[in-house]
Amino acid sequence: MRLTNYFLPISKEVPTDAQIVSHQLMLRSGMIKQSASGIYSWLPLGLKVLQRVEKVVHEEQQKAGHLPMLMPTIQPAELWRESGRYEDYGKEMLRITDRHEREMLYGPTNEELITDIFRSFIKSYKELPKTLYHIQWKFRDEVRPRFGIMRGREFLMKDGYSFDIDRPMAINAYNRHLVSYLKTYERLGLQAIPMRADTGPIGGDYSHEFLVLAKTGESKVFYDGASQHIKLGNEYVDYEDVGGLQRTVDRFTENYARTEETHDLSLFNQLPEERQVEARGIEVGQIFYFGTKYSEAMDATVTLADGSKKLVEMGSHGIGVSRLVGALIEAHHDEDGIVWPKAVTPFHVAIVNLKQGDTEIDKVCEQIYTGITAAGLDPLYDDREERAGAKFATMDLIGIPLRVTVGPRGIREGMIEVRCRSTRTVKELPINSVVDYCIEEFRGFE
Ligand code: 5CA
Repeated sequence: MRLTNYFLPISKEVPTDAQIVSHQLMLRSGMIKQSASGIYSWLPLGLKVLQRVEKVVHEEQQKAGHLPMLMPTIQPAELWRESGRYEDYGKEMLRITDRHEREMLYGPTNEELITDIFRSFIKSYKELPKTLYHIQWKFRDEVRPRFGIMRGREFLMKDGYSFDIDRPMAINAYNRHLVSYLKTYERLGLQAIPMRADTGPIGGDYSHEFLVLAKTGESKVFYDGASQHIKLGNEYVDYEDVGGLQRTVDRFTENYARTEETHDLSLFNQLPEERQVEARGIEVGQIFYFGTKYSEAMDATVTLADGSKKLVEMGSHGIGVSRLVGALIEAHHDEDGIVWPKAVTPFHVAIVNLKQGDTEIDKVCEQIYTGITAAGLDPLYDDREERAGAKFATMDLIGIPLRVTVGPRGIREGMIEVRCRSTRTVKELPINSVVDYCIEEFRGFE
């Protein structure tokens, strides 16, 4: 992309209404624009990051054997009356009446809709297990939308629903989600700790939230300091190995780690004092096992081999996809702006032309631009007639991992400066090795 063709409404001013750094940087870098309280447009740069997050989420879900689909945002009220949640959900639910006076709602979650799909098509135990998921916009009329897209009213969620024949199988589905979520967060460049959590309006008695530690996080958390060092790394996950998966889950959940709602002070105090950590975190996902709560209310059964009917065991599993973009910025920024992890960066390489219009310099920039594009990477070429300082500040603000600077001195000496955004280290490379260097830096992160 050439910057002169792009839409990047950046701003130097720190917005006064934005309290946390991710919200400030998203506004300043032209990623989002508020359209109403808690409702945002995703401008081209923001959308690119959102889509990269979505891609990682999709890939990790499908590795775990979960099936993508798409349900609508608008749902009929009658399904929610069947489950008994229509009244319970209260003012957080946006209720709509269509021209035929039919009651509808903008979905805050999808347990009812998916249970209806399940009962319409799945009749036999032989068709189980099944996990279906989608990435779709949700609406919750939050009392206090704040921190930009972190606590929005309209937000993008990955929500998955598992259907199993019995409790052990449903726990296995829960475990698949727990581990695939850990993989997802790690791939994105985040560490999220699973913590025992309250189930709220979704229901059930078994749930974990995933928290990214951050001073600005809305959730108060209490955990054993040992939890912070557990990682999957490059460990291969075999999702069909039920026992292996359980062992991985145990490793990640055996230490004390709870949110405020489920905190147990006497248990916490049993930890050695130096391991008792109280902190704040951003909730980037939550998984629930709730058994037959919805299948019972909505009569979702399967026929067993002996002809009898059994209520299906269910769980639901959510990732805050749009919130993750904010969490990523909270975890990866410095005083100059965002520092994108390679897995989610909107562009891979920033190309800065220090003397736009100079035949030789323009030619080298074009050459690098074409080479990087041909390798399947996404460069952002600052081809504006602007001061060097302004060009550098823009690229630092929007956080592109590598910056290639082409100017008169470099051209004279046949060397090009390549700077790493996160470490701020600079390398001088011969012109014809710049493209290969960039490709190598992004191997595995395309
Ligand atoms: N049906 C279940 C799981 S599919 C569910 O709705 N779970 S949830 O309520 O915990 O939401 C899942 C995730 O969505 C949360 O962990 C959080 O990361 C994100 N989320 C929830 N509310 C908001 C909000 N107002 N703004 C942005 N993200 C949100």
